[in-house]
This record gives sequence, C-alpha cells and structure tokens, in this order.
Amino acid sequence: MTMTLYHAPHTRSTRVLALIHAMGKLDEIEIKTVTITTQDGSGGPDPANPHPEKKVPLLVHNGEMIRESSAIMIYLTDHFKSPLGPQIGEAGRGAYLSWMTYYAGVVEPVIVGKFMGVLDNPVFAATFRGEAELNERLKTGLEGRDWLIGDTLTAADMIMSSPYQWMPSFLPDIPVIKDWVARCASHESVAWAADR
Ligand SMILES: N[C@@H](CCC(=O)N[C@@H](CS)C(=O)NCC(=O)O)C(=O)O
Repeated sequence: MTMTLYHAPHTRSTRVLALIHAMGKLDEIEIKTVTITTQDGSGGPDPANPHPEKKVPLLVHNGEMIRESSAIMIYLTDHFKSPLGPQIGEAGRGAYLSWMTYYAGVVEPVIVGKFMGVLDNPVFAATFRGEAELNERLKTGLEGRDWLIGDTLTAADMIMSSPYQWMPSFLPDIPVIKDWVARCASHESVAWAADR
C-alpha cells in the first residue's frame, strides 16, 4: 500500500473515510486508526500518527504527507479521477474548489467563532462574515437542486454538511439546507463511515 489515511472515529477524518468508501477505494488505501487528544481531555496523541500536531485526518502517499481535510479530499478525488470531485477542465471544477476551500477558510472559523461568541467582533466579521452569510451561500447554492455541484453528491457536499451532522444545534431552520443535510447524512457512504 502506498496510501494511508490516519483516522480516529467520530472526528473530522470520518468524512474522509466516507469519501474513500464512496469512491470504492477502501482496498487501495490503508486505514490506520489512531488516538487523538479530545476536547474533553480523554485520549492522547498517538506516537503512530505522523501528523506534526498529532491531528487527524492525515493522508500519506508515497511518503508525502497531506494535511487538512479539504486538501486531502481534493487530492483523493484528483488522484483517483473520481466523479465525486469535478476534475480540471470539467464543468463544476471552479465550484468544487470554491466550496472545499470556503469550508476550510470560512466555515470552520465561523463555527468556532459562534461557539466562542465572537461573531460580532468587527475584525472577525469583516474577515469571515458570519452565520447569516454562510446560510445564504448554502441556500443560494442549493435552491432548485439536490447537491451543491451537478446532479450527484460530491466531496463538497460531504465536507460542507459534516459540521451539521456533528452539531445539529448549528443547523439553521431553513428547509432547503435541512433537507440537504438529511440527504447527505443518509447517503450510504456517509452513514457507513458514521457507524464505523
Ligand atoms: N483543519 C483540520 C482540523 C483537524 C482537527 O482539528 N482534527 C481534530 C479531530 S476532529 C484532531 O485531530 N484533534 C486532536 C488534537 O487537536 O490534538 C482539518 O479539517 O483537517
């Protein structure tokens, strides 16, 4: 095996596991389960995890480390030329990169910002905007369609819907978004990875 995913159950690496399952590549990627330090203080850093901060997910391919969920998921759909991520030159590629990097660059800060109670900080709001804008981006992106890009689920749906699956309290009361989160959560691979 030249490709290894370092994974811990019920963490951000679960969505990468779901993607690997959806791509049908479980037999080509070794899944190594490691421990991590959790926010309740349980667990601990795993010496077997080569991540420089002992986080998950981490993908190692031919000795190269790929960190960050968005980068890992784009790397995987590109490497396997998977329809779960539009390829360079294909329709939807721009939207794909936009959603994947919007997730890392804006969605995670807004979620953490909400929990910290800093969404109205002017510097925070000027940099990331806030929950209303996030909801508006999703609502507009989903109006009249089942998935964020094209006619089928992509890695963009997997990553963008993932925080609402861990934290239903963050889910806005907007039917188009609620329906899409439920659709993503009941996708065979997402449900499989969550169970596992
Ligand atoms: N931005 C990273 C975040 C990775 C991350 O924070 N993972 C958590 C699990 S959900 C972790 O490994 N925490 C262990 C620690 O902080 O030591 C990504 O999306 O991949």
